[in-house]
Amino acid sequence: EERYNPKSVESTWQSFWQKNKSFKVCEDPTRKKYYLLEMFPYPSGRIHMGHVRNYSIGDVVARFKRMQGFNVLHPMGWDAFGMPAENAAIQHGTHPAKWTYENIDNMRSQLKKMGLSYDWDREFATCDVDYYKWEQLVFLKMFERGLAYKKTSAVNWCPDCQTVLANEQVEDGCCWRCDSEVEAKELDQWFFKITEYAQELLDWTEHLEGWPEPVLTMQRNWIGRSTGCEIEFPIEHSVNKIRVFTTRPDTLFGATFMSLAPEHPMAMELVTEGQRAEVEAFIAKVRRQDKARRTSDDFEKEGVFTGTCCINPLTRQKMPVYLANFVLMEYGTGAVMAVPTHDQRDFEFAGKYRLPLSVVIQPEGQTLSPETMTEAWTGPGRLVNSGQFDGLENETAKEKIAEFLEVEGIGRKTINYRLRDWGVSRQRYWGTPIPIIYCDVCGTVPVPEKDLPVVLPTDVEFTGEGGSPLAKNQSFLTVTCPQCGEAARRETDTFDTFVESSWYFARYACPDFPSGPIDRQAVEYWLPVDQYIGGIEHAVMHLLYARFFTKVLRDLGMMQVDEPFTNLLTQGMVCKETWSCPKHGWLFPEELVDGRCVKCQSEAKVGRTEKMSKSKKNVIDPDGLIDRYGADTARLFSLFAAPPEKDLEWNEQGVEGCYRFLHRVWRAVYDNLELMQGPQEHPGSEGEARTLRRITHRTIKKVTEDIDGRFHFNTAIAAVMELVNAIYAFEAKRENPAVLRESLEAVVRLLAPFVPHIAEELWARLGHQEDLLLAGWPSWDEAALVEDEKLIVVQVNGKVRGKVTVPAGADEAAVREAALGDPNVARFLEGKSVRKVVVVPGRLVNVVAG
Ligand code: ANZ
Ligand code: ZN
Repeated sequence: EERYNPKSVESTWQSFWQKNKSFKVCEDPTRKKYYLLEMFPYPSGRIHMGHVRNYSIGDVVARFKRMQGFNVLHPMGWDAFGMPAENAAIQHGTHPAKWTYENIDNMRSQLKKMGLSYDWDREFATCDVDYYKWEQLVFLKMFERGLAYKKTSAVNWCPDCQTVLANEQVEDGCCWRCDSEVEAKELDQWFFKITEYAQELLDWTEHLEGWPEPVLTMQRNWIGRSTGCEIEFPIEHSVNKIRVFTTRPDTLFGATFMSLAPEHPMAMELVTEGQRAEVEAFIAKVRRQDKARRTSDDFEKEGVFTGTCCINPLTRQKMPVYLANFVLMEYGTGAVMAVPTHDQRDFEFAGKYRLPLSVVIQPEGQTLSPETMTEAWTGPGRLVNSGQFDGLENETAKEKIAEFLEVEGIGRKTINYRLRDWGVSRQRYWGTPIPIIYCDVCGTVPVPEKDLPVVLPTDVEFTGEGGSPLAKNQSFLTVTCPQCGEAARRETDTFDTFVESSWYFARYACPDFPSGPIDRQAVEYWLPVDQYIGGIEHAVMHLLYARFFTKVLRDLGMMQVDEPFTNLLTQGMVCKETWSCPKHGWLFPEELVDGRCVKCQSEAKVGRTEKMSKSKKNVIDPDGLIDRYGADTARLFSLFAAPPEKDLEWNEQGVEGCYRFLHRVWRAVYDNLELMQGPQEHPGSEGEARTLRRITHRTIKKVTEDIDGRFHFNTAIAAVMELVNAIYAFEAKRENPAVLRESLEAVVRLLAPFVPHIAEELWARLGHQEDLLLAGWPSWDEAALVEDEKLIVVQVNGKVRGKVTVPAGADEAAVREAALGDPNVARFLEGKSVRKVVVVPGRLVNVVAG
């Protein structure tokens, strides 16, 4: 065929790859491996432009590395458990399994139409029993080691989704999915002891050089290590003490009252009869407030006096004990020694309840006093009103007071982490059942390994009334106790779906391994993932959980690596402008014709450019795009329009431009096929031929370096476009068919990772028997890169007046002579005397004359 027809080219090569299993890999110790992974998708039904972009980026690297000779593992699968499937069941009566697997079939064929180089033999969905049974096994091992445990705790409860949310799933006090206000609720929950790994997770952030710094910073902040002291405060008329955690022992002499979390276990025993009613009302009120909101800076600080005082161990002054909404039980000890002069929250609280202030840190050049302060002083200074510590710099005083407290037995240095244990229980059906049995006699009994898997039953009812359908399924629920044989019942909670995505990358190394979650040998060969690619929205949760699981699996003796992902690329979003009609609201691109709403003909208004989303209707369907232009154009556009880590703005002209470019490449090969059939002589080394060779090899070098570890795909593609221009401009092609061929073959090979179908097709048309993947990546010839001439710009008094070419190695005197000798320059110098000549080697000559 003479004309570029993406449809036929793409289907030809897609079936070729499928038939030949071109991307199937196995462990081969003689070859260097490269593991490339994109975050696997949730099977929502259809792929969107974000997927197209994510997987196009990954495919460039996978194909590039393969062409370079690496043994490349590039798998794909499905993060298939989760609430949307269940919601679909409630709304449309479709079983979650049916809904999920149908969506997977759909999306798989969509992905196949993109020509991605996956080893499809490794595909799995996390809702496959063969996957989650191994997750249940890992859980049992964790349970054995105390890394999985159960405790009652106040959880974030979304009244609409009827489920518990992880802290990370609460955004500004609202559910991340449905935006309803989150409530606190006490429930028995399963937890993973991620806190046991807090320090290791933190330490390793120093070694993840291939990760973007902002992601590492977010992880460090999430782990939130603080060094400080625990200090004990005696309670008046009691033998008990209140323990606080503080990062500021230097302010201890200024602690004038005490704030406890309303949930603090000592709260009720401190309350005096007279205060009881008020305190109970307060606790009930705070219980309804969401935690994230309670502690945010702009939330009103409120509290209540318990009626009891404790004693400041250094000043011996009485400190009234309050309950305060901004103190959380989950952090430190749930009690705060309040220093209103040096902590803003305490300052506001003290102002509201008229509590005493005592300045203990004086900043240099100022004299603070309680009467005139308008806000807390949180900066550095020297200690005052602090007994034997007066006069010390406060940083020194932190150390000295901490030592003193240790000697006196009142306190000790400690480290605190903001990181909490990971609550993994979900009261949901569509998830991995937690393999636990409750027996009235034996208590909490793990399901014996030999009884795994605990299969998720399919005969359940979806009422939408809340609560898990599993809890109403008698045949699932009733079981005999594996220890005593009496009637017992199963755990009905399922895992947070982040559990599945915490180890899938390891299972891809051994997807069919029948005797355990992990085939050590395979995993040792493939892991760690060399390059991981995904959205920045996973900077904390998913990436931290995956790191945690890696360390757990290592400590369970299942694998060896410390960290799962050597390099991480976080790609930007795909954005598009929004359009709206004054009557009909947001408009889909199809509902907009010539700037008017198709329903009512009103003039539509263009709105902000935002992340593509169904709610704003600013979405482009990848299927339509591929139908019209082909997958290669869709890929090229998403790679060319912006660097991967930046947001990409949709633009139709950009797509058209990519399409035209591919036509141009096609024609460049086609129009010259006959010419290149002749005898292939030695590459030209003179004149135009030499220049084209230089551009060709320069382009090979640039594209190689731009792709490798730098992901500068857009500039790499731009360089190939320039090379194509140079080929079109090459007039001496009849005399140099071998040079022409060399350049065209370079174009085809360099484009292969970006637009693999057209590249394979042209490669074949160029007469090659073996496919392009095996042909390998081109290398550049250093000798061809050498420039023999340079173009020098000549300025007279700062204005460009001429251009001269000089031999590449010319010395300053020769360059100067050539510049002054240029006829145009000479004309501008006429009648003037040359005062100074500045030569910038290889680039520019500036003549100062007057
Ligand atoms: C006295 C003090 C004086 C404090 C001062 C600060 C400034 P980071 O750095 O985040 O670890 N705190 C301790 N436990 C708390 C809880 N459960 N809820 C709310 N606040 C709590 O913060 C540590 C500081 O946060 C601690 O140091 C404590 O207040 C407060 F001029 O103690 B500080
Ligand atoms: Zn029992």
